[in-house]
Amino acid sequence: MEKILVTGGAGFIGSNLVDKLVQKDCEVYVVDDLSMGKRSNLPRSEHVHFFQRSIIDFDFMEKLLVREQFEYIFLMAAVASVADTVVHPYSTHRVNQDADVFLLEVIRKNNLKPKKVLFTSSAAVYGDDPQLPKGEMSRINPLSPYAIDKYATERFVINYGKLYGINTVATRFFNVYGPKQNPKSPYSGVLSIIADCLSSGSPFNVFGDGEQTRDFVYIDDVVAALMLLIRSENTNGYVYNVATGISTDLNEVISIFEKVSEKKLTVVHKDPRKGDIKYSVADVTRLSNLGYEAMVPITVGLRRYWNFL
Ligand code: UD2
Repeated sequence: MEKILVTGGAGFIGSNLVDKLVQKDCEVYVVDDLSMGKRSNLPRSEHVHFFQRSIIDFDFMEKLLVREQFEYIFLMAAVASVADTVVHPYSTHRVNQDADVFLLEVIRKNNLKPKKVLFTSSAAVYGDDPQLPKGEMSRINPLSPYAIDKYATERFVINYGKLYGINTVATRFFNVYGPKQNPKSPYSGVLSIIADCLSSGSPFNVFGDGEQTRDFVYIDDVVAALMLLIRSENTNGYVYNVATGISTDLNEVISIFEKVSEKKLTVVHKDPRKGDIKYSVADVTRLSNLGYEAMVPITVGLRRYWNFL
């Protein structure tokens, strides 16, 4: 049985990955402080070992890594709210960067030999550069502490790999949606907020004209991409966009969601959100070259998501 560490494994993306790993008969260790994740997101299984700890608990993390000698490590724990990182740039930096660099140090110093270390970064690293689609070689312009930490940590992960012979890879997620996404903050993914408003009948605020576009990728496609990236030898030292390559605007998404749910959303128009990016879509050629294809179009993904709820 392969032994796998998932930091942030009780969160939205992490816990969906844990589900898949358990299905694949892996022994999964989850470290999550439950600041955003939930214990109930995790499958009940004797193959899931849960530790309610922060990744900045350095002493704990070092002992865990040395003791367990993981074959695969997914670094997914982070303060995912851009707004929080603007309000608390230093304390979030400790989580979003220091803790991961420390883990790389633990691996290096103890000469650990994981088969792969995967770090999850974000499309936020591209910032507001208007050039589209965003390819991995597009201009980087991290604007928030969140994006700065994501970009810098990517570089640490990739270059630790090159300097010290550790197999590493990083992903840049675009707009991931699906079951277990927590809708409770205004900075949650927009689709989870819309789903919540549709269920409760509360009004939904559209920031701006609703013509902003995003590359929405369903969680199952994201998990499939993660599985492919850790299994593949030639991904070492590279960063991959994880997205569909298709852009959809917010108005269109609302109309699809209304059809799927057979409910009418009460829409209230507000001023555009400060710092928002108007258009976003990924170039997914690099991932496609590994044989990847996003399988879930937005119409299908929204239906699955709604059925789950
Ligand atoms: C995503 C990430 C963010 C950061 C950013 C980098 C999520 C949840 N957020 O932000 O962490 O990486 O990309 O570019 O993945 N909107 C509304 N009403 C609402 C909520 C949102 O109109 O109640 C709009 C929002 O103004 C934006 C669009 O919907 O234009 C998408 O918002 P989002 O927060 O889901 O995602 P995004 O791409 O802005």
